[in-house]
Amino acid sequence: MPTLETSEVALLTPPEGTAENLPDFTTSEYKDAYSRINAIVIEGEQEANDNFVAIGSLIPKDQEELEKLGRMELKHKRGFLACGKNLGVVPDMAFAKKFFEPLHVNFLNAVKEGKIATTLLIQAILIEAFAISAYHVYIRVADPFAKKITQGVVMDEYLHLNYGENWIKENLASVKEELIKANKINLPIIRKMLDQVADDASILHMDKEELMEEFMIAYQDALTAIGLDNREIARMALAAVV
Ligand code: PL3
Ligand code: FE2
Ligand code: FE2
Repeated sequence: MPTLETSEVALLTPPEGTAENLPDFTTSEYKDAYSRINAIVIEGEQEANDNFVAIGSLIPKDQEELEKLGRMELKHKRGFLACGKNLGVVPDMAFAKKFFEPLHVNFLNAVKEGKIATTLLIQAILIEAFAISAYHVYIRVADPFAKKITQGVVMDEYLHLNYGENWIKENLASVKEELIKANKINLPIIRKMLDQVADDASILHMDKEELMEEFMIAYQDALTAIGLDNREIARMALAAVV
């Protein structure tokens, strides 16, 4: 058994952010997992653009701003395409389309019904918080090329989250009920998406607990910014544990 004096202890718990924590980016196992994770972020960024353009059609006064947010997503998409190419990975786009489908269907229905708060909850709060949390965790274990790209991307994602926070905050009294309903339906979907991505993520050395923790922080921060109190936030968050 290793004692505190032996070097094994140090080997078992390397300090964070050191080379020991980084996966081998060249193995077929890494590339296989990356082909799905990379596709998820490429598809996610493309759908984020489409979603912001759709939200812009519902909020004419902010249409230009929302289209600008959408263009940032297309830039993110190009960045992540380059990350896959850099590792010699072909993204599995069919997998990624299926991955987003349940959330995407709900988003499109909300657009059709003119439910602005629901569209913003799905895209600007849930998806952006998911992206922010995943990107933060990924940055710690990414290859140097992808790390640089992802650091640039994550800064933008906060602007997207902020847009949703501000609109909902300004309209909270009239949309609170809609928001709670939409959250009850869509937060469990995000939870399932996290479960689905966990095995591949762990091959990239991204820890599931850490992903969940980071998500809950971003999500709860957003609900606080919207103007909900602790009890309301706790109720909303509980929708994740059903
Ligand atoms: C909105 O701007 C983007 C939406 C993307 C959703 C991302 C989901 C993240 C899943 C886990 C990916 C880890 C990051 C890996 C990057 C190659
Ligand atoms: Fe993005
Ligand atoms: Fe975004």
